[in-house]
Amino acid sequence: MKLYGVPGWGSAISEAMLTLADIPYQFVNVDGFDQPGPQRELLKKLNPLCQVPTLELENGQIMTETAAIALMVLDRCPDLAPPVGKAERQQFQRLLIWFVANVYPTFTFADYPERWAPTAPGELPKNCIEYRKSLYLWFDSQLKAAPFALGEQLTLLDVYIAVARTWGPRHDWFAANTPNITAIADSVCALPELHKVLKANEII
Ligand SMILES: N[C@@H](CCC(=O)N[C@@H](CS)C(=O)NCC(=O)O)C(=O)O
Repeated sequence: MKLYGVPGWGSAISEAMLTLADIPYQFVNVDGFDQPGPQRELLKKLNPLCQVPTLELENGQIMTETAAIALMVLDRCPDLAPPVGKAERQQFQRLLIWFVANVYPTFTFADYPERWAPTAPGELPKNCIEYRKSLYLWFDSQLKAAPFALGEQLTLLDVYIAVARTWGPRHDWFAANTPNITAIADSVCALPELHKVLKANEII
């Protein structure tokens, strides 16, 4: 399969998931896709939202959305989520979707304010980042950090935490305000099986 992405961006989440599941993929770097140009034209043909990650499966089918990619990975590697019947599984499902439904859109709006507020883009990033901080405080309260988000088992939710810790409001804010996110991200960053992919994405 081919994963279209940019080192350090959302594609890093899917890269780490595929790596944990031992699913081989080819990385296609589309750096610059968020500006007009050939990378954007290429990505737009595959994903009308023109976002990364965009994944082209072995059969040519396109998968987008990190949460959908996570569910596909779990079909192939169920051990990366708590087992059916355990209470942790519902928390996994809730937090996975909660993160992409609530936290991820704050980047969509804050990173490209001129799209959404063309006449007054100034306030949007600041307000989105403050809102994102409030989301992270609640998210942190839901996590166990022992040593992973749901306890002893490493799950695909942990991957989001390790990658997102490198994004705004950035490392120092997380260290000062969200001890569980920080501890979980540290645990993920120490996993030898993720060393290469996290390094390539400048997460470690
Ligand atoms: N809901 C999507 C969000 C993906 C996303 O927002 N990716 C960012 C990069 S981290 C992006 O491509 N932004 C460019 C844009 O929205 O135009 C997911 O979970 O995969």
